[in-house]
Formats: sequence, C-alpha cells, structure tokens
Amino acid sequence: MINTLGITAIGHQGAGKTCFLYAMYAQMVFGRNGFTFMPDDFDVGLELEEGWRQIVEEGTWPKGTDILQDFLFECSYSFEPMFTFKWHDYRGGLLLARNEPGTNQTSERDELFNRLQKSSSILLFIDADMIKEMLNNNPAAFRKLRVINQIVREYRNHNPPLPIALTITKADKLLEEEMQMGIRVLKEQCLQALFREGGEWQIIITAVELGSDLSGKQGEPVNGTIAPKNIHIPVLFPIYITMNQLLGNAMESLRQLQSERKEASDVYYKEKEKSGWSKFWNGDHSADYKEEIERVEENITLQEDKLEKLRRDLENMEREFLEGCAIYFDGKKMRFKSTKEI
Ligand SMILES: Nc1nc2c(ncn2[C@@H]2O[C@H](COP(=O)(O)OP(=O)(O)O)[C@@H](O)[C@H]2O)c(=O)[nH]1
Ligand SMILES: [Mg+2]
Repeated sequence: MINTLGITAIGHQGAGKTCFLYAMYAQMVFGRNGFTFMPDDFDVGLELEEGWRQIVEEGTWPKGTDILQDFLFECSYSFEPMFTFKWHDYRGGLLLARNEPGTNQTSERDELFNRLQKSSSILLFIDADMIKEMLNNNPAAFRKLRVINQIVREYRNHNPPLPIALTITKADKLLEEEMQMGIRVLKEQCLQALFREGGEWQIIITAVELGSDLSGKQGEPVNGTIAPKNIHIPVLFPIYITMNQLLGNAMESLRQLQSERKEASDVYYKEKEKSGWSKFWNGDHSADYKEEIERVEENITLQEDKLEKLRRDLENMEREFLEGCAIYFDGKKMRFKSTKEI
C-alpha cells in the first residue's frame, strides 16, 4: 500500500453528500479507468449497497442522518492495492451551529479542522438550491458560502494546497444558464480566493446529478428517473493528481534502469573485446555481464508495459475530466496534457 488519501466531504445538510456517496460507491465497485474502490469492511459495503438500493429500487431518498461517519475504502489500480482512502462525512449541521454552553460543538469543530489539515483532498458540495438562492440574492445562501470560505481557509494551511473538487449537486434542477451564471458568481465572488493566481489551488468544478427532474425530500419517495451523471469525477480527481505524481516518479526510476542497462552493455562489450591473453589471465566474465544485461532488460520491459498502461488510463481520465468538468490550476483554466492553458 503506497499511500493514504483522506477525502473530506464538506457541504451543508441536505446538499446531497450521502446520496452522492451511495451512487459513487455503486459505480466505483465496478471500477473506472482501471481504478476500483472496495470498502475495507464487508458490512460497510452492505450498508452502502442498501442505501443505493433504497433509492433505485424502493424509490426512497435516504433519511437525513446528522451523524459523523467515516468510510474506509481500498482503492486498487488493475486490482493492485494502491491507497486506502478515507471518506469523512461529518455532521452537515455542524457548519452553522454556534457553540452553545453545555454542547460539544467546539470539540467537534476542532476535530473537523484537525481532519482537514490531514486531508489529501476536499470535496466541496454546493447544491442547485443554494445556487438558485445565491442568484436570487438570498442572504441565507451567502451566509452558508461564507462558512465554506472559512473552512477552506483552514485547509489552506497545507503547503502546497491540495486538490479540491467543487461539486455542484442536483444539477438536474438547474437550467444551463443558471449553471453558468452560478459558477461565475462562485468563481468571481463567493469563492474567489480559490481562483486567484498565486493561490496555487488545484480545482475542478463539476456538476453531478443522480438523475433527471428528480424531486422529493429526505426520507420521502423519489420522483423522476435515476440516471447518475459525472459521479465518478470528484473522487477520481485527487486520485488522478496522486497517480500522476507517482507516474512521474516511476518514469524517473525507468530512466535510471535504462542508464544501468547502458553501463552494463558498455562493460560487456569491453569484456568481449579483450584479447585472448587477457581473458586467459583475468578470466572471461562476458557471460556474467550478459546475464546482468538480460536481467536489467527484463525489468525495463516490465516497467515500460506497466507505465504505458497507467499513462493510457490517466489520459483517458483526462479526456473524461475535460468533458465532465472545468479545471483550474493556480487560477488559470487548464486543459490537461501536462497542463496547457486554455
Ligand atoms: N434533484 C435532485 N435531488 C437530489 C439529488 N441528490 C440528492 N437530492 C435531494 O437532496 C436530498 C438530500 O440529500 P442527502 O444526500 O441526504 O444530503 P446530505 O445531508 O448532504 O447527506 C435528498 O433527499 C434528495 O431530496 C439529485 O441528484 N437531484
Ligand atoms: Mg448525509
């Protein structure tokens, strides 16, 4: 196991985090671009499975539970375990609750901030209703967005800042113009700190939905058709960023091997060219050298195949990202392919 990724889901109560988690689980168990997620505990898998079944088969939205919960997954690439990945779903109500005497709000909040410091990525959930309220200049929406800004500031203490997936949920509720306008207001006004040059944030903005024309409240029947869209993108983004770094490191070790091969073959040819007398006195080591070269070559081929496959999978991921989200690195809108600016 190479790494542990802590992914913290931030969003107000009712923003769609739990529904997203169920849908994401249902897709990622089958895998995407070679990556699969499995819960570390079989019972957790059953719990998530049951949550998704209730939405899809029973047609009931999950009840709003306001409890702090962690889900631990193992993320594999080509069935080889790569990371453990921890999803922190904390009480959404915590964001707006003030500390009342006799409650433990402060310690819960400290715990959240503590976790943020240790997280590898955050998924910021903003739902269609909040976008609509924001476009209608409803002060409640701005109050919630100010809290989100404060939380992001806690996360900023990371150096350098790690990836954020700004996830707009319930996209089926927004018209295209509302979505565009909403994203503009978020970028230019409410979350502008994230889109400033020099801030070095790595951000994607993606719109997700569980289906079309959905309605119904928490714990109530689902109206509309379930057909999830873009659900894999927010979690694959931090994985993409990490895997891309790993690919860079692996390319470096491949170059190292290639130079070892070159050295070994130089020695081999020198040995072969030795005169018969020299071989007689000092021994003929060319067979050993040849063996060494063959060993290095085998290793190189193995590495090259693996890296080529990973490179292709990451490229496919980039293609999907380009279709399903907008990407901003350090305030500039980017295209992948070693991050060309658009
Ligand atoms: N239209 C629409 N509504 C959704 C979607 N996802 C969730 N919802 C609604 O949002 C409610 C709250 O979702 P939930 O995941 O419980 O929010 P959480 O409090 O952030 O965990 C659900 O009960 C649904 O009514 C979606 O993709 N489209
Ligand atoms: Mg929830």
